[in-house]
Amino acid sequence: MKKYGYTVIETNAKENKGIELVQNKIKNNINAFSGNSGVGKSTLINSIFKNQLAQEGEISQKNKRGKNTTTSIKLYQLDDNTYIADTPGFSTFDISEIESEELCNYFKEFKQYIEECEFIGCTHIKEQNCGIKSAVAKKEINEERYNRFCKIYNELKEKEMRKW
Ligand SMILES: Nc1nc2c(ncn2[C@@H]2O[C@H](COP(=O)(O)OP(=O)(O)OP(=O)(O)O)[C@@H](O)[C@H]2O)c(=O)[nH]1
Ligand SMILES: [Mg+2]
Ligand SMILES: [Zn+2]
Repeated sequence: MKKYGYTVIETNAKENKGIELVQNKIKNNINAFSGNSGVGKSTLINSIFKNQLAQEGEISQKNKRGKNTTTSIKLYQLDDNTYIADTPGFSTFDISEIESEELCNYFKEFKQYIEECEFIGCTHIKEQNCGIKSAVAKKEINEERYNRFCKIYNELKEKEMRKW
């Protein structure tokens, strides 16, 4: 993820690793922790506050997922200007708000290649002379990232078709 321009901080709340880096990053902001249920948002908040403020849940043995322990958004104040919102985790990553045509804009590293697509409104799925597909072929775009793009695109498209 780093090479796509995202800041990545590795943390381990149980071993107090990376906590200070997170603290520096969130300072003087109103921050929200979001992510799948069970990834450890509430636990991370507790370790930042060095206090058991937020309820921590378990991971289901059956499906290895969280149990939606946090059920409402709660705002915690760290200092005068720093707040953290704990939010309920999602069970699946729901992106149905995004339109299929817009999806490519959410893959940061695709951007520079879109100009090379022959067709305006290229879906980057089946078209010939697609800048993104040739970047994948040249290994300039990670193939797995592209495959995930196709998978999500098809899911969104299917959902859109059902609406009609
Ligand atoms: N080993 C280890 N376990 C962790 C860590 N962070 C969280 N856990 C465990 O993961 C489980 C879920 O943690 P939570 O903090 O409740 O997860 P959450 O993201 O707030 O989950 P929801 O509130 O359901 O969205 C708990 O059993 C935690 O003890 C960590 O850094 N290391
Ligand atoms: Mg939680
Ligand atoms: Zn294209």
